Amino acid sequence: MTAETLAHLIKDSNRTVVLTGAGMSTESGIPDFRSSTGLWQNIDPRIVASTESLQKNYEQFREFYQMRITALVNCKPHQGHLILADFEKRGLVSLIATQNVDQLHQQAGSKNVAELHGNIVSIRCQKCGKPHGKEQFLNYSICTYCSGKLRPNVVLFGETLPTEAWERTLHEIHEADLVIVIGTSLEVYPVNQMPSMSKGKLVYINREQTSTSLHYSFDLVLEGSAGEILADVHRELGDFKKL
Ligand code: BV8
Repeated sequence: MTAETLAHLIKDSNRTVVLTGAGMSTESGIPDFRSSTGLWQNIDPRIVASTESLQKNYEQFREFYQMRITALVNCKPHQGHLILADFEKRGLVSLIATQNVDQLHQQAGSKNVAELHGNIVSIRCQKCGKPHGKEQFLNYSICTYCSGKLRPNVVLFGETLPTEAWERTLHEIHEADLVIVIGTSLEVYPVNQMPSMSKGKLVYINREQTSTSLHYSFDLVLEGSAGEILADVHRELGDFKKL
């Protein structure tokens, strides 16, 4: 069961959805959350990435996101992101649904991307909702309209997911012949419920099997780095396209 098998599944599928997580971006220099080198090893997500932290620990909350926004500037999409964008152009992928907030899929050229956990590059006022610039958040500004707290448009723990992205992904997953899950521990609800909502074939590409991922009945598991495995699949597909 190799990249060749996945290439065959992609050729046989008329509608393929890709669901990605933080493991899709580690080869671009962005740490994930729960692996041995993940952010949550040293930082408690409840203190920096929850509605509670926004209300009660704003300074720590802001510092955490300023650090990630600043670090993102030097990160570029890797071959895996570029290959998924190429697959979309060739009609082999109909949607990329991502838990990532780094917009590297869009930077790589993917057009149909659902940001299930929002993004870190756009800012709004927590109180009045008015959009603000990234620089204003980095410069410790408050809302210019209501003096409210500024925050990135990420989905914090305790917040509901963006309806449009959620419903578009649900629809596509229901219609999919093939769902490829890449670089996620599947530990975060409600996105971790999505793979089992599909009637299609289910594939998992991840560096390791996690306690949660072992509960899924994947048709194919490819353990390894997303970029390298996608490069193997890309080679196996040659110039195959579905347009
Ligand atoms: C909600 C944005 C309801 C911010 C994020 C108790 C039990 C069960 C559930 C809960 C509970 N208590 C609370 C909940 C619900 C909670 C939840 O699921 N908590 C978990 C942690 C227990 N969920 C929520 O709060 C959600 N909202 O439920 O709302 C509601 C309903 C009505 C009214 C109000 C509310 C909101 C969840 C979204 C939170 N925001 N991110 C930010 O980024 O700062 S979640 C965060 O985790 C990231 O977005 C991330 O994407 C997501 C999942 O993590 P992964 O992407 O999977 O990353 P992880 O590190 O875990 O795994 C990476 C994997 O890749 C590893 O296995 C690694 O080995 C592998 N890997 C690494 N490198 C590579 C690789 N694989 C291949 N190649 C590589 N190169």
